[in-house]
Amino acid sequence: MASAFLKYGTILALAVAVFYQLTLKNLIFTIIGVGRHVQPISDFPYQCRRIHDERLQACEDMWLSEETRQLFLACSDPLARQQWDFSFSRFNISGRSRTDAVIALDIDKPKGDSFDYRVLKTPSYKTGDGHLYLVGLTGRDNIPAANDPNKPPFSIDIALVNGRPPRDSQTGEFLDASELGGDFTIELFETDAHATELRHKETYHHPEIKTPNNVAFAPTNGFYITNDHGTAKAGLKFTLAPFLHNGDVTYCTHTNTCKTVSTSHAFPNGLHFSPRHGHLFVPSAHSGGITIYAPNAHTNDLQKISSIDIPYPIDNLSEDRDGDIWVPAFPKGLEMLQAYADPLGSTAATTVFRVRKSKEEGDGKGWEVEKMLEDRHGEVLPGATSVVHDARTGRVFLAGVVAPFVTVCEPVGK
Ligand SMILES: *[C@@H]1O[C@H](CO)[C@@H](O)[C@H](O)[C@H]1NC(C)=O
Ligand SMILES: CC(=O)N[C@H]1CO[C@H](CO)[C@@H](O)[C@@H]1O
Repeated sequence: MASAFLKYGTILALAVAVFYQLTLKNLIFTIIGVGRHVQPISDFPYQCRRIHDERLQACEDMWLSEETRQLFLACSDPLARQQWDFSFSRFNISGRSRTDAVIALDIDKPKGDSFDYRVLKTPSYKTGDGHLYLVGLTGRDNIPAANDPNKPPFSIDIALVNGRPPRDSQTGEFLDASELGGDFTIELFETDAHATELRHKETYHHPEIKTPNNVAFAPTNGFYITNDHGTAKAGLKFTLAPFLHNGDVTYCTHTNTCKTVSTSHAFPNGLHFSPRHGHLFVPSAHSGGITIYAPNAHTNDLQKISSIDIPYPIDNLSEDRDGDIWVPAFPKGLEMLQAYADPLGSTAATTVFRVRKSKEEGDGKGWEVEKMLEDRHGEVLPGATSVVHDARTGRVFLAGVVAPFVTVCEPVGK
């Protein structure tokens, strides 16, 4: 009896220890943030304000065109996000937003508390049911080379992750998304210095575009995406994917062939390719931290070169003009679930880190991580899923996937 107890007791203790190491520890300290000291917004040298505007709501992602001083935002409707959001297994098709739009905000043209902006039309986008279902967004300023004899005009590329409801290809009728998950595409658009519309260039639809979270232009003609749940589009496998590290990074060429280039990611999120650093940065919303890869110029495969240890669930990354990476994180992960349940009444705490290349090289040591903003009580920041720093003015823009506002923080006393 005693020896059986000892035997099974040992196995049980071992199983608990392994479970703790692999899953519970991460859940308790990284995601839930037990014991974490979260500071109030008043500790930081910024004056922040919320912009309440019907069109600037539930903006999941942003990208700043440094060249034209336009901030592009992928906005939606916070109450509709609650009904229809693949990453949170919300599949109420009749509650989905039909007003998702990309907004171009002129950050050098203040207007009252806010800024001048345009809701971009997409007249040439005709695929699916004609609506966009915005998830992630990125952009690229195409500056013609001075010595280019063809003198192509300046343009801006915008790439979007589009989470369409699945439909029967014959009848066009909606199918059960809770079983099939989203019918995802990457949409490529073009626009210009004073954007009023997005001209549709390409729809990318491919079996390897499975559960895309975000998109980053590659140094070649193609792009990288994170499949945050890997191949699992719905059901139990979907729910367990972050724990099983089933996410991946996938590369697609501009001619629509795709291949998975990195596996075993725990909820990889808003990735970012930096032409300046030559690196692809992949954050994790589950295990925390950022992994840095060097893309191979010919094969587009990824070679891991380093990682940055930030034990917080991390969201969509952006880079400013000076090459600093701005990182939104959730110090109290469960509050984000609360914010999803009640987007108009509840705001999750937010932390913003800046990751800066330091002089000394080496694994993990080559980057300095500094906390720039934190809002313990959700006083002014949204539960931020995206942060953009305008290095010219020092302003920080923050948007959240379910937040019914956008926040602008002005630096003070510098
Ligand atoms: C689905 O969304 C519709 C429209 O917003 C709403 O009336 C309905 O109550 C929702 N259904 C569920 C099950 O939440
Ligand atoms: C653009 C982008 O990466 N959006 C992601 C930001 O983070 C949220 C929350 O984790 C994801 O759901 C989005 O897909």
